[in-house]
Amino acid sequence: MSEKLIEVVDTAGVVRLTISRPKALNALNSAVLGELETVLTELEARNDLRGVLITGAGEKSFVAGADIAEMRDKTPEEARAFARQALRTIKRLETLPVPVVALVNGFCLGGGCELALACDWAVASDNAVFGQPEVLLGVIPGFGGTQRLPRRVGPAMALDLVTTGRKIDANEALRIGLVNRVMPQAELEGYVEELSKQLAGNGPEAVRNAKQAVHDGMDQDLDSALALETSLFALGFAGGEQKEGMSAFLEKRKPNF
Ligand code: CO8
Repeated sequence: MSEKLIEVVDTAGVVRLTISRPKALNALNSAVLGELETVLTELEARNDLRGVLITGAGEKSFVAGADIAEMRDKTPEEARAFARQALRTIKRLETLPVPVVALVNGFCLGGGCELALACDWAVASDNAVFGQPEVLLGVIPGFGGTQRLPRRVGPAMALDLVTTGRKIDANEALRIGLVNRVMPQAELEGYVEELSKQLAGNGPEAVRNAKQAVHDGMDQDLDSALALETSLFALGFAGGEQKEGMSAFLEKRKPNF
């Protein structure tokens, strides 16, 4: 049997996905994207899902980009099909109803940076390197980078990165808001444990509703978005989760969601 390109580890509903093509620094080819899409189809069907963490195999790279060897000889139509496959897959990751977190453990370039941008937030090891170096290869980002990067870090910084192709270190990524936290690589595992416990322990409906409020609200004007928040807030009082959470507080015990 061929080795898996996406390793899946499930801890109490928090699923860790590891992109595993270490010989090519986990570059995204159509086989990786296809396998990721299959895994996402399984995750989308799960009611017990609490969170998704995505990382790259090994200590050197998260994802070093789309696969350059696979792309080199593509026609424009083939390039369009490849970009569409990636955009579809990345969108499905982004729209999972639970928090999706990138654990950036090294090179995070091109399509890798675009994958991380589709996650709800990103955490980086201090050896991580970020960039959109596509112009050095004579192309532009094709997996969403020209759109999600300016939305994350603002258009001026996005244009700086996309038009120069310069690489930045983890601390600059932190400063511009590309990642939420930076830590030594050895501490990533501890963070994963702590985050997994938090995500597994919080009210699952509340977490899903919070994600929906932020994601859907970002595409709306403020008044519509606030009305959406009110609807989702009120919806939270319809199930047992809110009663359990508030009763547990008043009874000085831990909630059992
Ligand atoms: N694609 C394919 N193979 C790769 C990639 C990649 N993106 N990155 C690294 N590799 C391979 C190398 O070819 C090498 O293979 P081999 O051992 O067979 O020669 C192996 O991984 C190890 O890489 P290096 O020897 O280069 O390792 P270094 O430590 O010297 O350098 C770097 C690491 C700096 C990360 C370097 O590998 C590098 O610059 N990689 C390319 C980074 C890059 O340009 N990424 C952007 C790619 S384009 C993209 O993502 C845009 C998507 C738009 C798609 C549009 C739809 C068609």
